[in-house]
Amino acid sequence: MSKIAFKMKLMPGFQEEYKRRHNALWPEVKALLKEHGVADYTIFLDEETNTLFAVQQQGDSSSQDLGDYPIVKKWWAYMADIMETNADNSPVSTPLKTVFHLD
Ligand code: RM4
Repeated sequence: MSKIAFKMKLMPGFQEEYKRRHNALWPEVKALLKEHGVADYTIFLDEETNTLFAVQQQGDSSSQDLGDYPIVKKWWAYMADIMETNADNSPVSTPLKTVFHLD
């Protein structure tokens, strides 16, 4: 288990919709994340820049490594209308470096 962070981009004006969709995260996506050891997963929003900052404990993979699973492809396609995405609908995700950690 290691803690990782990455940033993504939300399209302006979709904060409430983003929260609404995640409050109703599909059980199959949740189950797959748990199956791969993803835990303590929080996504923050910088309202000034619409940047999403995700922090999570990863297990055998991070949430962003699960793109080969059909349910993740479906989830990413569902989210693509309100996020900055790559051609395959995966969210543009930029890994962030750890510069400080206090246990
Ligand atoms: C995010 C993004 C991530 C996914 C979470 C649940 O908006 O799609 O890849 O892990 O939702």
